[in-house]
Amino acid sequence: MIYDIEYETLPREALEAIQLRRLRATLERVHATVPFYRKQFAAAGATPSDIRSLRDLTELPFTTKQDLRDNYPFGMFAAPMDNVVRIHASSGTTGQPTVVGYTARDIDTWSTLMARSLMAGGANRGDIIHNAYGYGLFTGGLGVHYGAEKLGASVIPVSGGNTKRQIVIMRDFGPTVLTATPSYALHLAEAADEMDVDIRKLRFKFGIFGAEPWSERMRTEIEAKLNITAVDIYGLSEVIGPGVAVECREARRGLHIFEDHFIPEIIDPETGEVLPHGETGELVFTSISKEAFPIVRYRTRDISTLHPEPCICGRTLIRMDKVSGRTDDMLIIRGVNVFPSQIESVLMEVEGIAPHYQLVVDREGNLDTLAVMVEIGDALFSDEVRRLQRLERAISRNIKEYLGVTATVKLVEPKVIARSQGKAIRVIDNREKH
Ligand code: DLL
Repeated sequence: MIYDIEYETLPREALEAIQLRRLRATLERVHATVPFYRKQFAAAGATPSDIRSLRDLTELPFTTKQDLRDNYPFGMFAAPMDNVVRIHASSGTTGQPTVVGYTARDIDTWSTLMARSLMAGGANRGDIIHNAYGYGLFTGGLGVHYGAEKLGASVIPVSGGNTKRQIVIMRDFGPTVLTATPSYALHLAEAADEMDVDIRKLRFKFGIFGAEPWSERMRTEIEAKLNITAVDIYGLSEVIGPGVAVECREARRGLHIFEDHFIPEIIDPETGEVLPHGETGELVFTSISKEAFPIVRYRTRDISTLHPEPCICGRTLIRMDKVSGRTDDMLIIRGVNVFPSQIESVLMEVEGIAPHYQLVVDREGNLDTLAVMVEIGDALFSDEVRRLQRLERAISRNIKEYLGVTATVKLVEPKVIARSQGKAIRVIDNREKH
């Protein structure tokens, strides 16, 4: 099922005509209203009228998270405050949060994109959506909420946390779609189990998960534990929130980017050079329909690949690979580049291991150390110590073999690693403390 059948299945030529028209209007708008962009364009020797084709976009400079911080809180807004009806902010685990705003029309656009996303993931009018993304400054909760209402589904605005109550609600209200971070979805499954509620037998059919990287193995795990089809949704506050791209339930191979609203590029994160389709690099987005917070060539730090091949679902929108990591959560351990998601993939190969893990990076003398704490499932828990030690060594060997980095692996009891109600905290880096 396709929500916006016309826009999601446009022939390339028609889509590009819309993109160019919207891009030019966006550039005019930011040039006229945002001093930052006026300066950026002037420094690059470009004016909006120089951009005559989609290719010309590459002549404009990138926008970075630092630029948003420098203009904290409202300096990048391209609409007067009188017209801004909503403000969100990204969590800002490092430094200042970035603040974004929406006009009434932006909220309508976003709701439509979320309605498209939910439908792509299998939801429709008549479904009951258990929305466990956090409500608040984070875009997940309200983004899904407005999309669900637009779609005509019933939404339970349960937000994150209060996990036991969530299980009771699931059991009693019979929701058919779960929206949450993938790590919280697994936590919910675990909590249900503890309360003797068989979550597999509830009415859930689909789950639409995102806001953090998750591997194919984690998808398999979620699908088995909840007895649902799990679909990936991607987005970021700076671009709009959730609803930038989503997998279709038909293929579940790559996420369709809503290109009538966002122009994607893949660049080499070192040189900034635009890479051809099929090559892996950093995702860059330009929003082309937003009023309050348009963004030009935003460097997401997310790593992915673009695939223009047609899809069985009928959408003509380009697909991006599941985000495999970020250029900036990349850990460099004794000179070796490591993404937490790569370690996750190694862990998920091991029978009896739970998908809850944490990486602790530290420094001993001048040398980096990596400890991988990972929970064992109940089945292994009762095993003898010697067997567990053997398993720790085997996992450590696999990490060395696949990633070239030495790690101490520590198996811990079930439920020792702190659960998050939003994005899981996968890395604790103590190196700066020294
Ligand atoms: O996480 C928006 C969102 C909410 C997306 C709910 C999906 C579902 P931010 O808090 O601004 O916005 O964080 C954006 O999260 O740059 C990625 O690094 C990461 N991220 C988001 N979705 C995915 C995903 C929301 N499906 C940052 N896979 C992005 C991997 C994701 N990473």
